[in-house]
Amino acid sequence: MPAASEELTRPVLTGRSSSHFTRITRIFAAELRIDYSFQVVRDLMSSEPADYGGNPALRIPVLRTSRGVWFGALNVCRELWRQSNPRPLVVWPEELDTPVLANAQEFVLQAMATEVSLVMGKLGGGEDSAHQGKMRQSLLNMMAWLEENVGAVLAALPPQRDLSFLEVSLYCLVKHLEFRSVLPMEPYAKLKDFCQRFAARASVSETPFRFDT
Ligand SMILES: N[C@@H](CCC(=O)N[C@@H](CS)C(=O)NCC(=O)O)C(=O)O
Repeated sequence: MPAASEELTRPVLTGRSSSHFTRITRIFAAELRIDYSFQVVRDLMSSEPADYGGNPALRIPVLRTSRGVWFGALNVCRELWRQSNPRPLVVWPEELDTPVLANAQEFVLQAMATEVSLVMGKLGGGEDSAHQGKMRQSLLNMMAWLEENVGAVLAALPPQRDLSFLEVSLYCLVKHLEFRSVLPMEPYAKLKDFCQRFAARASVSETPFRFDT
């Protein structure tokens, strides 16, 4: 746990540099120019909430601020945005009010969660179960949908936005599938093209995936 004085001076983000949900929040923090200290979770097999910044769900990311503790990437990003000044124009998930946008956000978050289950299942030695096979097929289906629809998604987002949770999470999903070698990326030319363009942001190059030592 961070020292009390540190809590008051700047937020503490608990996560891992190899985690896609954590990276969403780090990209937001960089875009919003919020300074924070980073607390690495060393053992993702721990069953102790204290090892996850106090999260009873045993998950990262977690943000501790002087206002309290925020669990989960979306909550963390919203609080970072509330603390930012000036506040850029961010498109949040509840504003995605057409099927293509709302479904894209659903599939990005579900694909991220499915990937976590596949990676954690592999770590736990359970990668051959029938359910793992179903999860992998589900992931392939969602990625095919995202590849087919990414052009329509980007065209439908408000053009005046500075940032959207959807684009940040989509970027983190695609690059993480590549980073963890969960899926070969060759079939996803349009998603790769989106990532290449999104990577022009400094917030992306400042937050690369890597395994914490
Ligand atoms: N709903 C959470 C999910 C976070 C999550 O699944 N994080 C992964 C790391 S990327 C994790 O903590 N995995 C640990 C586990 O599955 O045991 C969010 O949106 O932040």
